[in-house]
Amino acid sequence: MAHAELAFPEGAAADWTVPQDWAAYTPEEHAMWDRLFERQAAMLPGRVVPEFLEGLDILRMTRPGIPDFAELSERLMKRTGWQVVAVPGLVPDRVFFEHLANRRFVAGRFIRKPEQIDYLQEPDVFHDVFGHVPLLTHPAFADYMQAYGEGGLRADHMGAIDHLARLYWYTVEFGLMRRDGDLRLYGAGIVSSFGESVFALDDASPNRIGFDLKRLMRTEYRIDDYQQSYFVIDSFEDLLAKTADVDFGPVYRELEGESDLAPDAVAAGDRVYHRGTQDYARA
Ligand code: HBI
Ligand code: FE
Repeated sequence: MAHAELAFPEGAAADWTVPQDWAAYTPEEHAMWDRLFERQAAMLPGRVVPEFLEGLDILRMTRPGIPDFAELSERLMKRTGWQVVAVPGLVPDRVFFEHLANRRFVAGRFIRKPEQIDYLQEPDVFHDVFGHVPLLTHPAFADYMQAYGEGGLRADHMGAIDHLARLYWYTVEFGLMRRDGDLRLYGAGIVSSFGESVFALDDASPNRIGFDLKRLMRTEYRIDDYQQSYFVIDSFEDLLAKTADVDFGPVYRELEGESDLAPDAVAAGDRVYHRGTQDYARA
């Protein structure tokens, strides 16, 4: 999703990173992290893929307080070569892709205020670090995230960022996985949200569609509400195999101009939750 011209942040480096300045966090900010962490840690076991919980342990994220990115990066680097760098907020697409292509995950350093506990527009440190970082310990997912960054740099040259951003949205942010005949959460946007961690698995309303690259890339999304559709993968290895060595050029050309919601699904929802909301904006 192309961002309106973002203003270059005061004091940031050329790659938009800033020091995390972990010592500057207040006790209230650490307490906000603990409040969010405890709520999710209590409800995710049995809902989230086990690799997510393993990632929390590997990175010792179960310790109280906002994690120190330098410590996370040290452990992560040993596992999959990734590191976590701090940014003040959203960064331009190209900058974002460049970091991912070099195994650097950009994480907001700010944390939400109590009144924003259930929703905020920009990714804060809880969304980025609790939501995204644990799965970077998983080799196939770590490879997928780097491949996404490399794909983003190519898509940028083809003017196809919007189509590729849907792939990120419906996997990295809002993906579900089949596991032992059941569904499990893995998308960061879901696992960092109490409400959507319930809705995405338990509510009858949303579509749950087996992963299909073209159908996924046709399906638009909204950033301000629970998803109308979730896409379901079989494994991170399978997701990687279906995307890493694919030349998306022909796919982008085929989809050009199309903007069909293609909501028919493996398990179509009754859409009760979304009844009355305006339909997805047409591209
Ligand atoms: N910047 N900090 C930050 N975090 C994101 O998740 C992010 C971003 N810029 C662009 C972006 N995501 C998406 O538009 C890309 O997937 C295209
Ligand atoms: Fe995110």
